[in-house]
Amino acid sequence: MALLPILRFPDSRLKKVAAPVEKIDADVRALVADMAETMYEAPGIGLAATQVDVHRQIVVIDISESRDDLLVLINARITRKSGTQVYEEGCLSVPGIYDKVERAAEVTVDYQGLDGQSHTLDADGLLAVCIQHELDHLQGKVFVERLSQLKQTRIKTKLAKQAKITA
Ligand code: K1U
Ligand code: ZN
Repeated sequence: MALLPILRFPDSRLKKVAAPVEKIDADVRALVADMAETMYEAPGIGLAATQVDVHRQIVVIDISESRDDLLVLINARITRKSGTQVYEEGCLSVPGIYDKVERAAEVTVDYQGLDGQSHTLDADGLLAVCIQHELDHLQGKVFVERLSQLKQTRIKTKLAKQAKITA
């Protein structure tokens, strides 16, 4: 297994739209293992393939406190959304930035697991937030792009300053 470098906002590669996975083969299984290791090490509760510069529809999520309940979503589609909730989100591609985002309160997701089988999941609370955040990444959208233009400009300035300090 390997730790993968995570792209940082506003890297233009974060804007790419991910393609469906046609065959769940050994390469996909190896990528999922590397993504999970990268997410746990970061640490984070989710990671989309886009964030590690792989533009395929693959997401890993683990919102458990014990960090042993990995959810792998391949070719996921949200088929139902209801209600609204506001949650203060973070992102491994936007380190140190947290802000409130409004999203659906409940979602139903159709996806394939690592075994290639089709599944349907009903999610609410943090899991629903995380699924929507990660599926946004696969569409080339980072959570800060759901904030006002003023906030986005401030965030870009803050990240540019951080990058200078660490250079
Ligand atoms: O997609 C990502 O960059 C991962 C992101 C997922 C996420 C967090 C919060 C709301 C929506 C989506 C993160 O994991 S940021 C780090 C984080 O939230 C966290 C890290 C360790 C423990 C608990 C939370
Ligand atoms: Zn993110």
